[in-house]
Amino acid sequence: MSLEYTSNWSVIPIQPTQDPSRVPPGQRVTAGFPVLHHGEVPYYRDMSKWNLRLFGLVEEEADISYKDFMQLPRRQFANDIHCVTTWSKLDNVWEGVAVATIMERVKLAPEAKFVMLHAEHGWTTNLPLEDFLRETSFLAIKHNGELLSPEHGYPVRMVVPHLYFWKSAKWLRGIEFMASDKAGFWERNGYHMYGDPFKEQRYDFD
Ligand SMILES: Nc1nc2c(c(=O)[nH]1)N[C@H]1C(S)=C(S)[C@@H](COP(=O)(O)O)O[C@H]1N2
Ligand SMILES: [Mo]
Repeated sequence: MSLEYTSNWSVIPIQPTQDPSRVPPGQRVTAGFPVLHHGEVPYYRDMSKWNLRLFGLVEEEADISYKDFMQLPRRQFANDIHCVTTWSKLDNVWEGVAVATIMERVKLAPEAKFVMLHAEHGWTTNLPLEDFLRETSFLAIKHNGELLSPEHGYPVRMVVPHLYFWKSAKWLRGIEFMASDKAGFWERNGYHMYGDPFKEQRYDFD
């Protein structure tokens, strides 16, 4: 399997960087918002079939409907995002639901230490529970004032800004709590299990 396809973001003007410490090594700042993913963009006709499932090491599974999700309290989040393909986008403003709000719906088993994010079409990505639970991680609905476009993850995407952007699952449909780490889609195909951009944890080939 080849590495992910990168759209031609290099034609987007590179912005001068105000604060170099915000840009991890090997990254360049872009003013655009490149679209990257594996597979097809899902288009939804009927949101009554959409749900977000919280499952795995929980006392009781939770199933949040679209209507229910859209009524959850939201907040603004501001952050920088860093894609493993070397673009960074600074000063994003998002609207979304805090992870703590979602976690009110389940009681975690004490063995839960890792999370698998499940997206539409079976795409997955893994991360440690404590990274998922960080106050800066959230479930996004809007980016820079606009509802997420289908390409960027409508209706709900995960955002975990302190890890490379591939951990930010678009078209999120499930959150699975696990006792041990398991590789998600790109992690099975050579990406790093953790993905800290400031440590350049990009690929993990043998
Ligand atoms: N469901 C899903 N989410 C995904 C991906 C994907 O292939 N499927 N790709 C990831 C990768 S590799 C990146 S860099 C970001 C890109 O998000 P963007 O298209 O909004 O820039 O989404 C991440 N989330
Ligand atoms: Mo990516």
